[in-house]
Amino acid sequence: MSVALLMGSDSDFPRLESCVTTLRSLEIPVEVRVLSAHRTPGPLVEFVTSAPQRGIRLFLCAAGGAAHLAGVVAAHTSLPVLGIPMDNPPFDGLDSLLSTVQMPGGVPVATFGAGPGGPPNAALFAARVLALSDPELAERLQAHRQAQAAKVAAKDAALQQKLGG
Ligand code: RP5
Repeated sequence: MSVALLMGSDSDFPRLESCVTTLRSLEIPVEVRVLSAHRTPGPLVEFVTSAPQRGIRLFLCAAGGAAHLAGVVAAHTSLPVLGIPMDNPPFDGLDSLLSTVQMPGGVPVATFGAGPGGPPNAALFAARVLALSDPELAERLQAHRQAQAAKVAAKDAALQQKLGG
């Protein structure tokens, strides 16, 4: 079982490294591709329609501006599609957020935040979906949550020490 992370441009990638890191930390195989709904519509559709036979179970789609990537992917697959709006200028992601979230009824895209939390949260959501049928992944996810909680506890302890508590 694997997932695909698609982005409309390589200029999106720096903001998606946290998504790739999160998927890899959970040992989820991921195909990462630059494929554009507008600039490479043919190769995009070819990738999406051939993906299930390669074991891909879910698409994460990141795009900025007139962000149609997730919607076009959702139009060509019955697999879950997770949209990640990119926070490009001049509208800082409000444009891509609305483009991604405002899908017509009948063609769902689960849309994540336009800021830095969006890419890792999309990865974690993908992991939760796959974990429904993968008990070992469910255990890794649980360990990830525990590690996250331990980091917060350590930061709190450091703050208390700094404040002289
Ligand atoms: C979108 O256009 C891409 O996802 C990217 O966020 C934006 C700008 O692309 P470039 O002009 O940087 O290639 O399709």
